[in-house]
Amino acid sequence: LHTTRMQRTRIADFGNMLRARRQNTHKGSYGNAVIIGGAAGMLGAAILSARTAAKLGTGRVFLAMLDPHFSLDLQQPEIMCRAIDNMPSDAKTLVVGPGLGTARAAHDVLAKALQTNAALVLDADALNLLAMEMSLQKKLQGTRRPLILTPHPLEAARLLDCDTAAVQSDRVAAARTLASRLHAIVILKGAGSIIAKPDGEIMINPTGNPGLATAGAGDVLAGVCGALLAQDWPAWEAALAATWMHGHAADDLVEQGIGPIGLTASELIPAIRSTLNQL
Ligand code: NPW
Ligand code: AMP
Ligand code: MG
Repeated sequence: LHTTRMQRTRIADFGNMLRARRQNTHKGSYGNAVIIGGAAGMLGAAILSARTAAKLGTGRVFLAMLDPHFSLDLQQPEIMCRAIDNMPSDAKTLVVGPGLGTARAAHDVLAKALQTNAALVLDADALNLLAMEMSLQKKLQGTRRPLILTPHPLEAARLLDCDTAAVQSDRVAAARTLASRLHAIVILKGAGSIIAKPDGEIMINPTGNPGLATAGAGDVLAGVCGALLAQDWPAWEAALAATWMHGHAADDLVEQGIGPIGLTASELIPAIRSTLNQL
């Protein structure tokens, strides 16, 4: 087993994973991503993920809110907002969980997502639902697909049936256990995010700062992961690059005096886009 700290990676290190944009290209070349979340009172989480996916180069972004009263993101009208049962059936990448809640309807929509062959990012309440119901975990274990889980320490604790202190006391073990149990790439978030593979390999992300301790920062990370998967990045590379760019963007913003205090998740999104375009 390797225990590696990601080097203070030069920006160029991820550059060779990018697909160069050919001159004769179109939006179909950059995949589609469907963001599923947004129960009443938490619509912002799903909007942040969808805006991030749009600004990180995804060809088409769809947004399915559990709250039926939501119809359009006026600030980002390129996002296609659809009812959950009117999503493209051939979507290659799903991001499930930001603001999803854990009501019956949320459970059903997650169960449906697990039945597809799509690449998956599971965050927030999708993880909480998995922790609450073993049959959902079994469904997940029964499929092979690009799969990234993005728990913060409490979400990881719920999945491991322990408390946050236990997760934090051995973050590497917690991330490895989840990755091998759920056959997933796991990003255990928090200062020094751990990215773990099912075979035990881990990386510790060196970027990021306490400015990220703000509502919605994790929803943005889920959107970055979804964008990279939609653009055919392998799950491990997508998870590493997403975590690194997310933290790097926050570091840039702090250098500009935008944070750490008062940095908002919305401000992170264009900063991550700049990071990606510099690669
Ligand atoms: P404590 O307080 O230390 O015991 P929850 P949530 C812990 C949506 N959102 N290190 C910490 O526990 C999400 O997408 C909607 C250590 C903290 O209090 C979800 O769907 C927003 N501990 C839903 O809300 C913006 C850490 O976890 C607790 C930690 C609930 O998600 C906000 C919080 O976990 C939000 O994204 C760390 N690094 N990080 C919107 N604008 O619509 C977290 N903890 O109770 O699962 O709540 O993460 O807010
Ligand atoms: P969430 O709790 O789901 O909103 O996710 C918070 C995001 O911000 C994750 O990507 C964390 O790794 C990141 N984050 C939160 N606090 C810190 C910190 N003190 N240092 C670095 N990253 C952080
Ligand atoms: Mg979160």
